[in-house]
Order: sequence, then structure tokens, then C-alpha cells
Amino acid sequence: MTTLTFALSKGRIFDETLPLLAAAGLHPAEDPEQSRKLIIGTNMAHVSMLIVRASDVPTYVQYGAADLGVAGRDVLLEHGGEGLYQPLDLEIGQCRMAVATRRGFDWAGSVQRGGRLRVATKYVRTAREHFSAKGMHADLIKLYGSMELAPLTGLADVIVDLVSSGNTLKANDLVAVEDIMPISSRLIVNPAALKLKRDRMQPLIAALARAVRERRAA
Ligand code: PRT
Ligand code: MG
Repeated sequence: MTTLTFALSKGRIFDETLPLLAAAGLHPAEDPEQSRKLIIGTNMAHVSMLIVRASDVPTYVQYGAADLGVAGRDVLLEHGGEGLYQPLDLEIGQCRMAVATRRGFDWAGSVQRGGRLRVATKYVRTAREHFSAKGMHADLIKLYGSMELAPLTGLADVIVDLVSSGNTLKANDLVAVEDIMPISSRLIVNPAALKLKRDRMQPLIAALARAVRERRAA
């Protein structure tokens, strides 16, 4: 019997994917926030879940260590998307990728001058493409967390980060000066698994697509 492994990250992706999975009839046997298990069974004997870090989900699926998964568009752009089929926008984890600066930073002037900018971000690839398309020279500084601190400490002039409510920026005296793109989470699938496990995969993808449509209509 073919089995399916589904890679998910804890936190907002898991929480927001759960109702879609439930609508597709799939229920994890444990709560990953409570359990230390990294492989979690489900009510469907042939489906199990892998709990991995958000930025590792595309890697697991690309190499076939997981058959499918859920990843943010931000994460997929940094990964590059090689070896991944992306059949469905799940419309969860919605936010936007934006450029932010310290309140009072002369962003308009610096764009006009086309000068050098120091940019701190976790999203180096996306940031590089964005500034190069604007014809601006960006010195990129890779960070792994709390980008908001960079402009406050003089590490960078601007950051490229995700913004949802805007509360984090506000609390740190930062302002979004430019939107780069809207972000949401996508279903990603290993192309070989899609072929070899089509009988198991197709009904699950179809059920998730239906759940997304129903959620949108609600
Ligand atoms: O935590 P870890 O380093 O393991 O990974 P991660 O931080 O990438 O994972 P997680 O679970 O925090 O985020 C998973 C995915 O959720 C991301 O890849 C995005 O696609 C999506 N998502 C949606 C967000 C946000 N909204 C979001 N607001 N991810 C992060 N944020 C952060 C943002 O970086 C900023 O620090 O929340 C803060 C801003 O929020 P507001 O509401 O104050 O504007
Ligand atoms: Mg996080």
C-alpha cells in the first residue's frame, strides 16, 4: 500500500492548514505543540505528517523525503522552487513582503539618488531581485531573525520583511515604505510522487482545492 508523507511546520502554517485538512477529512493524531514527535500519524492509515522547520519544507519535498507539504511563497522564492510542483494557493498565512525603514529615514531621497543601500533580511534572494529591478545597489546582510532590530542599531538602512498587522513595525518605530509582493502559503508536491502515488495524491489535492474554494465562499 502506498503511503503519503505531508511536511508541515509548527505554528501558523500548521494552525491554518489544520481546518483545510479537516475539510478534506484528514486529522492529525497529535498536536505538534504538545508532542515532541516529529512524525505524527493521522486518522488515515496511509497518511503521516512530518514536522519540520518552515524553511526546510521545500527541501524535504524536493528530495522526496516528504511527498507533499505547505510552504510560504516567501520561503519558496528563497528556495528557488526547483523540483517542486505547486498546484494550489492555499490562501493561508497571508501577509506582504515589504521594505521598511526607521521613521525619519529619507527613503524617497535615497531612491532618487539611486545610492547604495544596506539591506538586512532573511530574504536575500527576493531582496536582491527587488533592488536590482529598481536599479538600486543593495549591500545585503543576511539575518535569521528579528530583522526589525537592524535599522535601530545601525546595522542596516532598511529591512525586507513580512508584514501582516503592522504592529511589529509600529512597536519598533519602523515604517513600511514599499510593498514588494503579497504572500500566502502554497501546497507543494514532489513531481515523482505525484506520478507514482497518483491514486492517493489526486483525491487529497482535489479535497484541499475544494476546501480552499469553500473557505473563500464562506
Ligand atoms: O520560526 P522559524 O525561523 O522556524 O521559521 P519562520 O519564522 O519562517 O516560521 P513561521 O511559522 O513564523 O512562519 C511561517 C510562514 O508564515 C512564513 O514563511 C510566511 O509565509 C507566513 N507568515 C504570515 C508570516 C507572517 N504572516 C508574519 N507576520 N511569517 C512571519 N511573520 C512575522 C514577520 O516576519 C514579522 O516579524 O511577523 C512579524 C510581523 O507581523 P505583524 O503582524 O506585527 O505585522
Ligand atoms: Mg518564526
